[in-house]
Amino acid sequence: MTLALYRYRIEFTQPLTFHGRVETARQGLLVKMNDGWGEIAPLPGFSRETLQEAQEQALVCLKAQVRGEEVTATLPSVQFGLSCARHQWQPLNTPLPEPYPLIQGAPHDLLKNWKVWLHETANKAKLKVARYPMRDELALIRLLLDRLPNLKLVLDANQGWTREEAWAFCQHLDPARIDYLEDPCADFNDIRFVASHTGMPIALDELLAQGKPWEPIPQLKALVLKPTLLGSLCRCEALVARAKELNLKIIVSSSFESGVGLSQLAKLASEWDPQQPPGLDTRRWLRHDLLTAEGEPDLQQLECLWQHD
Ligand code: OSB
Ligand code: MG
Repeated sequence: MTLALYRYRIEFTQPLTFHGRVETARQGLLVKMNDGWGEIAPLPGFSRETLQEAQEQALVCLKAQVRGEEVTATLPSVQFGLSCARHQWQPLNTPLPEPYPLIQGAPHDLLKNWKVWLHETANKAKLKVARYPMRDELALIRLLLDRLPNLKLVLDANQGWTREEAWAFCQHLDPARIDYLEDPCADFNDIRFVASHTGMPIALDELLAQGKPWEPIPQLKALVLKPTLLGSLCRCEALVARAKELNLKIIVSSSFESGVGLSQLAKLASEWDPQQPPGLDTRRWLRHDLLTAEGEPDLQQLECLWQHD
Protein backbone atom coordinates (compact mmCIF):
# COMPACT_ATOMS: atom_id res chain seq x y z
CA MET A 1 0.00 0.00 0.00
CA THR A 2 1.34 3.40 -0.98
CA LEU A 3 0.50 6.15 1.50
CA ALA A 4 1.58 9.76 1.36
CA LEU A 5 0.79 13.14 2.87
CA TYR A 6 1.43 16.38 0.99
CA ARG A 7 1.05 20.03 1.84
CA TYR A 8 -0.07 22.82 -0.48
CA ARG A 9 -0.48 26.58 -0.51
CA ILE A 10 -2.63 28.49 -3.01
CA GLU A 11 -2.84 32.29 -3.06
CA PHE A 12 -6.30 33.86 -3.04
CA THR A 13 -7.05 36.31 -5.85
CA GLN A 14 -7.87 38.86 -3.12
CA PRO A 15 -7.72 38.78 0.70
CA LEU A 16 -10.82 37.10 2.18
CA THR A 17 -12.34 37.52 5.64
CA PHE A 18 -13.39 34.40 7.55
CA HIS A 19 -15.25 35.25 10.75
CA GLY A 20 -13.16 38.38 11.09
CA ARG A 21 -9.82 36.75 10.15
CA VAL A 22 -8.21 38.05 6.99
CA GLU A 23 -6.46 35.38 4.93
CA THR A 24 -4.43 35.87 1.75
CA ALA A 25 -3.83 32.22 0.88
CA ARG A 26 -5.32 28.76 1.36
CA GLN A 27 -3.19 26.04 2.89
CA GLY A 28 -4.07 22.42 3.27
CA LEU A 29 -3.03 18.80 2.92
CA LEU A 30 -3.59 16.11 0.34
CA VAL A 31 -3.54 12.48 1.41
CA LYS A 32 -2.88 9.66 -1.02
CA MET A 33 -3.81 6.00 -0.43
CA ASN A 34 -2.80 3.92 -3.45
CA ASP A 35 -4.74 5.67 -6.25
CA GLY A 36 -7.19 7.41 -3.93
CA TRP A 37 -6.85 11.04 -2.93
CA GLY A 38 -8.40 13.09 -0.15
CA GLU A 39 -8.10 16.69 0.96
CA ILE A 40 -7.60 17.78 4.57
CA ALA A 41 -7.98 21.54 4.74
CA PRO A 42 -9.34 23.01 7.99
CA LEU A 43 -10.71 26.48 7.29
CA PRO A 44 -9.41 29.19 9.66
CA GLY A 45 -12.29 30.88 11.45
CA PHE A 46 -14.62 27.94 10.76
CA SER A 47 -12.81 24.73 11.69
CA ARG A 48 -12.05 24.08 15.33
CA GLU A 49 -8.74 22.43 14.45
CA THR A 50 -5.67 24.18 13.03
CA LEU A 51 -3.77 22.90 10.01
CA GLN A 52 -0.92 21.87 12.31
CA GLU A 53 -3.27 19.76 14.47
CA ALA A 54 -4.83 18.19 11.38
CA GLN A 55 -1.39 17.38 9.99
CA GLU A 56 -0.29 15.73 13.24
CA GLN A 57 -3.45 13.64 13.47
CA ALA A 58 -3.32 12.62 9.81
CA LEU A 59 0.25 11.39 10.32
CA VAL A 60 -0.74 9.38 13.40
CA CYS A 61 -3.57 7.71 11.42
CA LEU A 62 -1.40 6.99 8.38
CA LYS A 63 1.47 5.56 10.44
CA ALA A 64 -0.97 3.34 12.32
CA GLN A 65 -2.31 2.09 9.00
CA VAL A 66 1.24 1.09 7.98
CA ARG A 67 1.43 -1.05 11.13
CA GLY A 68 -1.91 -2.63 10.26
CA GLU A 69 -3.69 -0.82 13.09
CA GLU A 70 -6.82 1.25 12.89
CA VAL A 71 -6.78 4.69 14.49
CA THR A 72 -9.97 6.68 14.05
CA ALA A 73 -9.53 10.36 13.29
CA THR A 74 -11.43 12.75 15.56
CA LEU A 75 -10.89 16.05 13.71
CA PRO A 76 -13.55 16.70 11.05
CA SER A 77 -11.17 17.78 8.28
CA VAL A 78 -9.03 14.68 8.85
CA GLN A 79 -12.08 12.40 8.93
CA PHE A 80 -13.30 13.87 5.65
CA GLY A 81 -9.94 13.67 3.86
CA LEU A 82 -9.23 10.10 4.96
CA SER A 83 -12.74 8.90 4.12
CA CYS A 84 -12.44 10.45 0.64
CA ALA A 85 -9.07 8.78 0.03
CA ARG A 86 -10.61 5.40 0.98
CA HIS A 87 -13.87 5.93 -0.94
CA GLN A 88 -14.65 4.06 -4.17
CA TRP A 89 -15.58 7.00 -6.40
CA GLN A 90 -17.90 6.42 -9.34
CA PRO A 91 -17.68 8.73 -12.36
CA LEU A 92 -20.18 11.60 -12.37
CA ASN A 93 -23.17 10.21 -14.29
CA THR A 94 -25.98 12.78 -13.95
CA PRO A 95 -24.69 16.16 -15.06
CA LEU A 96 -24.89 18.48 -12.07
CA PRO A 97 -26.35 22.00 -12.39
CA GLU A 98 -23.64 24.71 -12.49
CA PRO A 99 -22.60 26.01 -9.05
CA TYR A 100 -24.56 29.15 -8.19
CA PRO A 101 -22.41 32.29 -7.99
CA LEU A 102 -21.09 33.44 -4.62
CA ILE A 103 -20.92 37.24 -4.57
CA GLN A 104 -18.48 38.87 -2.15
CA GLY A 105 -17.50 42.45 -1.59
CA ALA A 106 -18.59 45.78 -0.16
CA PRO A 107 -22.14 46.86 -1.13
CA HIS A 108 -20.95 50.21 -2.53
CA ASP A 109 -18.60 48.39 -4.93
CA LEU A 110 -21.15 45.75 -5.86
CA LEU A 111 -23.81 48.39 -6.55
CA LYS A 112 -21.54 49.49 -9.40
CA ASN A 113 -20.06 46.24 -10.65
CA TRP A 114 -22.62 43.50 -9.87
CA LYS A 115 -22.70 42.59 -13.58
CA VAL A 116 -19.21 41.14 -13.23
CA TRP A 117 -20.71 38.46 -11.01
CA LEU A 118 -24.05 37.64 -12.56
CA HIS A 119 -25.42 36.65 -15.94
CA GLU A 120 -28.60 38.34 -17.11
CA THR A 121 -30.33 34.98 -16.73
CA ALA A 122 -29.01 34.01 -13.29
CA ASN A 123 -31.76 32.47 -11.21
CA LYS A 124 -29.82 31.80 -8.01
CA ALA A 125 -26.92 33.63 -6.38
CA LYS A 126 -25.54 33.89 -2.88
CA LEU A 127 -24.78 37.09 -1.02
CA LYS A 128 -23.22 37.50 2.42
CA VAL A 129 -25.15 39.76 4.79
CA ALA A 130 -24.74 40.99 8.39
CA ARG A 131 -21.34 42.46 7.42
CA TYR A 132 -22.07 46.05 6.39
CA PRO A 133 -24.67 48.61 7.48
CA MET A 134 -28.16 47.17 6.95
CA ARG A 135 -29.21 50.06 4.72
CA ASP A 136 -26.34 49.37 2.28
CA GLU A 137 -26.95 45.64 2.15
CA LEU A 138 -30.68 46.17 1.56
CA ALA A 139 -29.99 48.67 -1.23
CA LEU A 140 -27.82 46.10 -3.00
CA ILE A 141 -30.40 43.34 -2.57
CA ARG A 142 -33.13 45.63 -3.93
CA LEU A 143 -31.02 46.52 -6.96
CA LEU A 144 -30.20 42.90 -7.80
CA LEU A 145 -33.80 41.75 -7.44
CA ASP A 146 -35.06 44.70 -9.50
CA ARG A 147 -32.62 44.17 -12.36
CA LEU A 148 -32.91 40.39 -12.51
CA PRO A 149 -36.58 39.39 -12.28
CA ASN A 150 -35.81 35.65 -12.38
CA LEU A 151 -33.26 35.84 -9.59
CA LYS A 152 -33.80 34.33 -6.18
CA LEU A 153 -31.14 35.18 -3.62
CA VAL A 154 -29.50 33.05 -0.99
CA LEU A 155 -28.54 35.32 1.91
CA ASP A 156 -25.97 34.10 4.40
CA ALA A 157 -25.62 35.95 7.69
CA ASN A 158 -23.03 33.52 9.11
CA GLN A 159 -24.78 33.71 12.49
CA GLY A 160 -24.05 37.44 12.60
CA TRP A 161 -27.39 38.82 13.81
CA THR A 162 -29.35 38.94 17.03
CA ARG A 163 -32.97 37.86 16.59
CA GLU A 164 -34.06 41.51 16.60
CA GLU A 165 -31.53 42.48 13.92
CA ALA A 166 -32.56 39.57 11.73
CA TRP A 167 -36.22 40.42 12.20
CA ALA A 168 -35.63 44.07 11.30
CA PHE A 169 -33.66 43.11 8.18
CA CYS A 170 -36.19 40.55 6.97
CA GLN A 171 -39.06 43.01 7.26
CA HIS A 172 -37.64 44.74 4.18
CA LEU A 173 -37.50 41.54 2.11
CA ASP A 174 -40.05 39.63 0.05
CA PRO A 175 -39.71 35.97 1.13
CA ALA A 176 -40.77 34.90 -2.37
CA ARG A 177 -37.52 36.34 -3.78
CA ILE A 178 -35.28 34.72 -1.17
CA ASP A 179 -34.36 31.10 -1.89
CA TYR A 180 -33.30 30.79 1.75
CA LEU A 181 -31.56 32.68 4.52
CA GLU A 182 -28.57 30.75 5.90
CA ASP A 183 -27.72 30.94 9.60
CA PRO A 184 -29.36 34.27 10.53
CA CYS A 185 -28.37 33.74 14.19
CA ALA A 186 -26.05 31.50 16.18
CA ASP A 187 -28.75 29.88 18.28
CA PHE A 188 -31.56 27.69 16.96
CA ASN A 189 -34.17 29.31 19.22
CA ASP A 190 -33.34 32.69 17.70
CA ILE A 191 -33.55 31.21 14.20
CA ARG A 192 -36.96 29.73 15.02
CA PHE A 193 -38.11 33.14 16.27
CA VAL A 194 -36.93 34.88 13.07
CA ALA A 195 -38.50 32.20 10.86
CA SER A 196 -41.89 32.29 12.54
CA HIS A 197 -42.05 36.10 12.73
CA THR A 198 -40.95 36.79 9.15
CA GLY A 199 -41.90 33.67 7.15
CA MET A 200 -38.43 33.72 5.62
CA PRO A 201 -37.25 30.38 4.18
CA ILE A 202 -34.30 29.17 6.27
CA ALA A 203 -31.24 26.97 5.75
CA LEU A 204 -28.88 25.63 8.38
CA ASP A 205 -25.14 25.45 7.75
CA GLU A 206 -22.69 26.34 10.52
CA LEU A 207 -25.06 25.23 13.24
CA LEU A 208 -24.82 21.68 11.82
CA ALA A 209 -21.03 21.72 11.82
CA GLN A 210 -21.07 23.06 15.38
CA GLY A 211 -23.20 20.08 16.39
CA LYS A 212 -25.85 22.37 17.92
CA PRO A 213 -29.40 21.05 18.38
CA TRP A 214 -32.10 21.87 15.79
CA GLU A 215 -35.46 20.53 14.79
CA PRO A 216 -37.73 20.85 11.77
CA ILE A 217 -39.75 24.06 11.54
CA PRO A 218 -42.11 24.96 8.68
CA GLN A 219 -39.72 27.57 7.21
CA LEU A 220 -36.72 25.21 7.17
CA LYS A 221 -36.00 24.51 3.48
CA ALA A 222 -32.42 23.26 3.19
CA LEU A 223 -29.40 21.81 4.94
CA VAL A 224 -26.07 23.17 3.71
CA LEU A 225 -23.43 20.47 4.07
CA LYS A 226 -19.74 21.35 4.24
CA PRO A 227 -18.06 17.98 4.60
CA THR A 228 -14.66 19.51 5.48
CA LEU A 229 -16.31 20.99 8.58
CA LEU A 230 -18.72 18.11 9.26
CA GLY A 231 -16.29 15.20 9.11
CA SER A 232 -16.60 11.68 7.76
CA LEU A 233 -18.82 10.77 4.84
CA CYS A 234 -20.86 8.72 7.35
CA ARG A 235 -21.71 11.80 9.40
CA CYS A 236 -22.67 13.67 6.23
CA GLU A 237 -24.80 10.77 5.05
CA ALA A 238 -26.72 10.74 8.33
CA LEU A 239 -27.63 14.39 7.67
CA VAL A 240 -28.53 13.56 4.07
CA ALA A 241 -30.92 10.86 5.34
CA ARG A 242 -32.48 13.31 7.83
CA ALA A 243 -32.88 15.95 5.10
CA LYS A 244 -34.61 13.46 2.79
CA GLU A 245 -36.94 12.36 5.57
CA LEU A 246 -37.92 16.00 6.13
CA ASN A 247 -38.07 16.84 2.42
CA LEU A 248 -35.31 19.47 2.69
CA LYS A 249 -32.95 20.46 -0.10
CA ILE A 250 -29.36 19.34 0.35
CA ILE A 251 -26.80 21.92 -0.70
CA VAL A 252 -23.28 20.53 -0.86
CA SER A 253 -20.95 23.41 -0.18
CA SER A 254 -17.22 23.91 -0.23
CA SER A 255 -14.86 25.33 2.37
CA PHE A 256 -12.38 26.75 -0.16
CA GLU A 257 -10.87 23.38 -1.06
CA SER A 258 -8.57 22.90 -4.05
CA GLY A 259 -9.75 21.11 -7.19
CA VAL A 260 -9.15 17.74 -5.50
CA GLY A 261 -11.76 18.37 -2.84
CA LEU A 262 -14.04 20.33 -5.17
CA SER A 263 -14.34 17.51 -7.70
CA GLN A 264 -15.19 15.05 -4.91
CA LEU A 265 -17.75 17.49 -3.49
CA ALA A 266 -19.33 17.71 -6.94
CA LYS A 267 -19.67 13.91 -6.99
CA LEU A 268 -21.23 13.92 -3.54
CA ALA A 269 -23.66 16.64 -4.64
CA SER A 270 -24.75 14.61 -7.65
CA GLU A 271 -25.25 11.58 -5.43
CA TRP A 272 -27.05 13.31 -2.56
CA ASP A 273 -29.30 15.83 -4.37
CA PRO A 274 -28.63 16.00 -8.13
CA GLN A 275 -31.28 18.70 -8.72
CA GLN A 276 -29.58 21.30 -6.54
CA PRO A 277 -26.85 23.57 -7.88
CA PRO A 278 -23.94 23.06 -5.45
CA GLY A 279 -22.17 25.77 -3.44
CA LEU A 280 -18.81 25.30 -5.13
CA ASP A 281 -18.14 28.77 -6.50
CA THR A 282 -15.28 29.28 -4.03
CA ARG A 283 -12.95 28.08 -6.81
CA ARG A 284 -12.95 31.55 -8.34
CA TRP A 285 -10.88 32.97 -5.45
CA LEU A 286 -8.02 30.51 -5.88
CA ARG A 287 -5.25 31.86 -8.06
CA HIS A 288 -4.40 28.41 -9.44
CA ASP A 289 -5.37 24.77 -9.03
CA LEU A 290 -3.42 21.68 -7.97
CA LEU A 291 -4.71 19.50 -10.79
CA THR A 292 -2.97 18.75 -14.07
CA ALA A 293 -4.87 18.81 -17.37
CA GLU A 294 -5.55 15.08 -16.81
CA GLY A 295 -7.27 15.88 -13.52
CA GLU A 296 -4.54 14.35 -11.33
CA PRO A 297 -2.83 16.25 -8.50
CA ASP A 298 0.36 17.89 -9.77
CA LEU A 299 3.16 16.65 -7.51
CA GLN A 300 5.36 19.59 -8.49
CA GLN A 301 2.99 21.92 -6.67
CA LEU A 302 2.98 19.80 -3.50
CA GLU A 303 5.44 19.51 -0.65
CA CYS A 304 5.76 15.87 0.39
CA LEU A 305 5.61 15.63 4.20
CA TRP A 306 5.67 11.85 4.54
CA GLN A 307 5.56 8.81 2.32
CA HIS A 308 5.39 5.02 2.68
CA ASP A 309 5.59 2.52 -0.19
O1 OSB B 1 -20.60 31.22 4.62
O2 OSB B 1 -21.45 29.37 3.90
C1 OSB B 1 -20.49 30.11 4.13
C2 OSB B 1 -17.36 28.82 2.43
C3 OSB B 1 -16.52 28.71 3.50
C4 OSB B 1 -16.95 29.07 4.75
C5 OSB B 1 -18.25 29.54 4.93
C6 OSB B 1 -19.10 29.65 3.85
C7 OSB B 1 -18.66 29.30 2.58
C8 OSB B 1 -19.50 29.38 1.39
C9 OSB B 1 -19.26 28.36 0.33
O3 OSB B 1 -20.32 30.24 1.25
C10 OSB B 1 -20.07 28.52 -0.89
C11 OSB B 1 -21.52 28.25 -0.74
O4 OSB B 1 -21.97 27.71 0.27
O5 OSB B 1 -22.21 28.59 -1.69
MG1 MG C 1 -23.08 29.43 5.28
